[in-house]
Amino acid sequence: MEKNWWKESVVYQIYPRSFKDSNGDGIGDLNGIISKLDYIKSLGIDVIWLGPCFKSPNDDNGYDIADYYEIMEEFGTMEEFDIMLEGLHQRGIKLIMDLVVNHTSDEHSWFEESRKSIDNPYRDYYIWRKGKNGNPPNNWWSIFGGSAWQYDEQTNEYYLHLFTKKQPDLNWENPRVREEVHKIVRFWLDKGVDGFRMDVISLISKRDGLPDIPEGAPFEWVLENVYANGPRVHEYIRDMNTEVLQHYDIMTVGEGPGITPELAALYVGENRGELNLVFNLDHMFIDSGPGGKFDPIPWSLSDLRSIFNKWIYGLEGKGWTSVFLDNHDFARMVSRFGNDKEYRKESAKMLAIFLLTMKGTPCIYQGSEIGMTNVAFPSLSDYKDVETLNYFREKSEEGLTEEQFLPIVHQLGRDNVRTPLQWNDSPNAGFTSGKPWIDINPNFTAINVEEAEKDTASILHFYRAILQFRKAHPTLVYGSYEDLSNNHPHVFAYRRKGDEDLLIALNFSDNIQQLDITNGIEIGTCILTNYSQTESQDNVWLRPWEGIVLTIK
Ligand code: TEU
Ligand code: CA
Repeated sequence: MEKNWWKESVVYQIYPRSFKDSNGDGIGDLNGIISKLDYIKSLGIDVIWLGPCFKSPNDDNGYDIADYYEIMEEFGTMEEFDIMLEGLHQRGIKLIMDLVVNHTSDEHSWFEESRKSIDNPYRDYYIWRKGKNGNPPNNWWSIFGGSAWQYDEQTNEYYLHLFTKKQPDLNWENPRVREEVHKIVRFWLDKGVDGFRMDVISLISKRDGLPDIPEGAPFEWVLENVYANGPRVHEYIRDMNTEVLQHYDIMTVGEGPGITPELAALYVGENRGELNLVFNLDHMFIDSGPGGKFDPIPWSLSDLRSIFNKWIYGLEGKGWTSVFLDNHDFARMVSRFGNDKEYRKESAKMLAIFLLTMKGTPCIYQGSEIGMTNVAFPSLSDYKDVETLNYFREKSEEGLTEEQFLPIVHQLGRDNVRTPLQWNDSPNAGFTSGKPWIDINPNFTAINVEEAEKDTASILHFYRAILQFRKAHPTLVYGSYEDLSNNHPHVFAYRRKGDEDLLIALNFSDNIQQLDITNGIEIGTCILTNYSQTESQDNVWLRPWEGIVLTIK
């Protein structure tokens, strides 16, 4: 496979609203990011993925854009954006932005025009249909609850919104819409940004005739077969590539539900001329039951392993993927995949080993580097996320009570990862001098950056060390992958083979586990562990949540 900088890079995701507030209004902003550039540099990451920072009424925290050429007022100005970009580049860090073009805000001027009249020149920028006997045009539901159609009195028609009703879907069938998107992409690339994370790019092409969802079809099936991967999606992406993307040295990451490894090969195949890599979301829905993410079912290590195997083997030699264990949409990785109580430090470090030794471009979400955890606010009124609140509004009509729903939100709600970054133990965790837009996780007095800087055994120092380690072992980037776990219920073990031959073994449990490697493999020395090196090192036994990297003889 070809060598590329975006394969060798490690990405750090900034959720601007919750990173650092500079002016005391309780909302993170660009000046806040600028004030922390040296901290960001000190981590040893290569690329920042910045969440949407464009003008927005914030129905979905910036994923509802009202103007693609303006910075969100709360976040700052275009001048500050330029200073931030320059500050990153001076430090050798690249910046990729969120491109949210499946939908806009209903407060975008295109939509304001579009809804005015049936013959408005912007009418076809969106997807309008007549109702059927007083009902919506079809039975599609919104991913954030309720019908995917909103009736608009002005013209007596409905518009499609796969997310909230303040996020109308753009009509990509319209060549003018595609040109507008190319223009936006070109504008930011000409400014010097280094690429895009493309929000729900799998959804941009809608199926001809917008057919009804078959009755009883499961959630995941609908995503894959009705909403995502529409007939022209690859044509649209390829066009964007030939028109704009290919003229720049950039990184493009496709995000979106309903992409299987087989389909991913079409989005990122090395000769397809589309995208560089995709985010595989399957493990983020590992515990989703028949009713979706808020209907959780238990998961096991073997489920997690099969998802990774399916993706890595499935894309082998065909295309590239990324590795992440959380982002702004899913629970904190140490709370979800580790033990955020008695083994918080051990398990957070073990998961860091996982992130940075698996095959694919790693993406670290802000706060993971200090082992931030989920939060358990006492009341639903403490929550801000539209997904959580809409779900409850809908389901409470069917009898769901707050008492029943809160534990699920504590486990899986998106606000778990959206509480502000904990900088120190002063009031509001050093995030703001005002009132934060969402409460701080009360554990900030113990878990914060300042504390982690002082403690040489902290998760933060471990991240820095393992980022260096990854740079020193290119086999972790380009080497082949082989699962050697032998179906162990608690140990994930795999081989990365390139110039070097390495074995990574990760204990996903509170107990000591025995390594059970066959395949005639002879283990050499241990070159990395998340436990203190000074303790007696036995390569056959793994301590609780221990992760090790061994050489193979
Ligand atoms: O998320 C896409 C997506 O698949 C989500 O709907 C996901 O299923 C959900 O967040 C799980 O809880 C992207 C963005 O990452 C998300 O923040 C936006 O809300 C969404 O698109 C709409 O733009
Ligand atoms: Ca602010």
